[in-house]
Amino acid sequence: MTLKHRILAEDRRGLLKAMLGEGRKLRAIEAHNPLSGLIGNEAAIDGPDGARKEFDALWLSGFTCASSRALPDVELARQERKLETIEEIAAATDKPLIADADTGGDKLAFRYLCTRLEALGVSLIIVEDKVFPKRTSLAAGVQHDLEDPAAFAAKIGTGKEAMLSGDVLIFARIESLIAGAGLDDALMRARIYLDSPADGIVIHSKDKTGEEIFAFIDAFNALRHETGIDKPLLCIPTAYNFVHDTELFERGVSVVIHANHLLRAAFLAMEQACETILRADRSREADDICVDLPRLFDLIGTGGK
Ligand code: SPV
Ligand code: MG
Repeated sequence: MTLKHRILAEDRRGLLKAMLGEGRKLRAIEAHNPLSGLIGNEAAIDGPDGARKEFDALWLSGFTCASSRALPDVELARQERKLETIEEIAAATDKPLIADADTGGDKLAFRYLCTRLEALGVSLIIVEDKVFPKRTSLAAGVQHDLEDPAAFAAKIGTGKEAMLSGDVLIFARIESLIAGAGLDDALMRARIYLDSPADGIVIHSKDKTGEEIFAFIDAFNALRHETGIDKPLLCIPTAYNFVHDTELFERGVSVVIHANHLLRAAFLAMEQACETILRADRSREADDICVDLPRLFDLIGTGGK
């Protein structure tokens, strides 16, 4: 384990709440194991204005954690196993963590999950309003069953009550657009979740034109105005990825999650390395597409001293 990024759970948990409290707009990148977490944690560029640009948080994706085990994203991995992965990622990184709770199971299971995530230093838990065991959101031709919104809001309340620190946020993820239930259903749920213990709202859409998400964001902004309740909105623009994060921020989104890109990038790179070695009948030609060992040692630490 690298000792580069050490942070106590109690110092980490409240980071995201504080950032959102300052009105910051946040970008998160997916992690599915400690190495991907470390790469996302370290990634930085010089932005156009000369300022350093990096991700603000890590998304502990259910989909990529399942995919990295060659499992479908249908809540198959045992909760304890998922927690082990999160614990390992937490130990290798120091950015705020956003945990994908999937449906969270029933009230009791969700309560336990929240307390365990809190102990690991997670800042934000996202739970989706589908019936356990959920089906992955972006696959074509999948049937999604939505949870009763009042029962779902109550489940979030029990999660909030079970945690001790007051630092951890829970966002309610609306899956109406994914399930084909339409904008009205999504807004009906948004109204209920705004007036619930949820700290924020997540809206997911697989419409590649972006029209569906823009319609929701506009209507959500109107709902914020009408109710006087302003909770942060988070979105996951995998399908409508032609839209820049900055545009989403300007439209009223507070957090953008790039949900699966490190796993998908690794997939293609690994495939390319395999094919290159087979073609060349040796590995030298693959050097150009492989990180060199000193850099890897440097990132992780060699454990030599
Ligand atoms: C995940 O990354 O696990 C998500 C986002 O929940 S999605 O796969 O698009 O549903
Ligand atoms: Mg997920």
